[in-house]
Amino acid sequence: PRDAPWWRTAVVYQIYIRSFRDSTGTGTGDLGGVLERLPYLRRLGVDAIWLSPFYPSPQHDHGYDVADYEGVDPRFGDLDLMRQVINHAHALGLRVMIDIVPNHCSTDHPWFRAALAAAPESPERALFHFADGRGPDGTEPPNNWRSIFGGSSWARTTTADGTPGQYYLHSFAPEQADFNWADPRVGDYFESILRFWLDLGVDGFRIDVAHGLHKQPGLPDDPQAALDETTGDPVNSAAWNRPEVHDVWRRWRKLTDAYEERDGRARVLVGEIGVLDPRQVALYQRPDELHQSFLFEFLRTDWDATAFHDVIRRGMNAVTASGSAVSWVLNNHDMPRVVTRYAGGEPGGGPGDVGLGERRARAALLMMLALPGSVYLYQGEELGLAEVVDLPVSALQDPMFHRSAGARRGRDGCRVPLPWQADTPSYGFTSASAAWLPQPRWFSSYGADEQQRRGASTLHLYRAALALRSAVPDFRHGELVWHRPPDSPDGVVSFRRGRLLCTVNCGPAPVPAPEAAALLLSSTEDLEEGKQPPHSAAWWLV
Ligand code: TEU
Repeated sequence: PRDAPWWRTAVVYQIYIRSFRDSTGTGTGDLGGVLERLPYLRRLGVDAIWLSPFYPSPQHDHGYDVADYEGVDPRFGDLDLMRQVINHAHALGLRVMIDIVPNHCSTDHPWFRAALAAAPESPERALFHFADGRGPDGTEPPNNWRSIFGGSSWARTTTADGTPGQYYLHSFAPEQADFNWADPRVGDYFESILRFWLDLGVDGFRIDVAHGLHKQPGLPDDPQAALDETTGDPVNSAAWNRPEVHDVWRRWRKLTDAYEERDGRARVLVGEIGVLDPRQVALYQRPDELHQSFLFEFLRTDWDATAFHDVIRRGMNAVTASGSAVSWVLNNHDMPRVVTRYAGGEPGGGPGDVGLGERRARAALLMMLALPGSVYLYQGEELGLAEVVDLPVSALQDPMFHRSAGARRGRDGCRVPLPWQADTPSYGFTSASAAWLPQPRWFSSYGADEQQRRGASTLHLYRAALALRSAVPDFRHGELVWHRPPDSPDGVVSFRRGRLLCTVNCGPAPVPAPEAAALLLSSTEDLEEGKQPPHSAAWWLV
């Protein structure tokens, strides 16, 4: 429909603030850096930004451990600076989405501090999941649940006289205590937080672990205690993806709908649903619940035509049944960068051929941008950055690495501060002597300013693609029609959207270019007359 709300087809740029741009010389990125680079993002051609958590936090999980939901951590700025970011972004035509973390809070949050000081069975403790240990001396955790970052989901408290006390539940790090969503005070609290930020002018929320929040009453043992083969996360139907959580999203949707009715500005709720089956994900994405959720199955797909076909069709079938649209994503702050995933190296091991990876990632971008729905980009992908796979172990900060005793390398490699300029010590990220994570030498050829000068750079490809996507209405309104059988043996994905034709050659050999079609954009320079090279994508006007 022509009057579809902005978010249905938006391109949203994820800003991981601490690694975006440092304006104060501390070595850590901040909101001043965001404000300074809004024109860069405008020029890139995105429609909205999503800001990773900036709330006051002890930073045990880089801000996903929130101590105050209505403030700004002094290391990132203050509320006034946040207002400036929102207003300046709006003045440039960019919407602003913020991250919200309702499953858990920091153990520094006043509610948790009060709960620690209060007695078992007190109303303060009822806001979280406190329980006595099992076994003769209560030295066993209350159940067998496992934390996403490794180890038990339970941490033991110490009472005022120094003796061990009750346990509390933490699905992630021990510094992140899970709220008890069965207590109505939690829901009321989050409603007032949402109002606070909506009143400040934000256009939407990215909801952290939106399949979490509610736990099965009684917190029963997980009978299988299995890990998901793909994600490595514990699958535990008593802790995740509970039916009760849908009541939360219905309440949040009523609230954003009410704001919309009042001022006519569409708001968006996008869920981070850590469930891979798109049919499960689609249950959250309904006219009376979340507007969007990331299709993580797409992000998990390898460079393969048949696999792309399958995931695109599965995702679209699941989501369009509820009248909604898919949110495509290739990168975020939790996953190894796509350039490295497509580089053909050992999974989780060597870097592979990053040149090949970048070539494929550029092609995947054109495929993703041509699909119906919205697209989420992660900072640095417009520069073609690869995962930094060789950070020294002493530099690693992710609790996932530390809690798993090194079994999982963690997510620092996609969080390395961005290169803006080739020839300065921190590649233009900070005026401090070093960025919070070490940047690799190869960043010198990936700086945004260098790419600005190079016509064939990945930055220019992103700009050209985003400009065409907003200029050609077929990208937004055209129905997806497969142009060639999904099982075609040559490894080509090709589909039409109105007059637009997108062809992706995932195979190892050149394929004939489509006939009677004018080339709009190619992901590679080496497009010969009548041939589309391997590992490339192109947009054509038919
Ligand atoms: O992530 C939730 C989550 O489950 C992932 O971190 C998952 O473990 C990972 O993709 C590997 O499968 C969200 C945030 O995105 C993440 O940064 C936080 O650490 C986490 O919640 C806790 O708030």
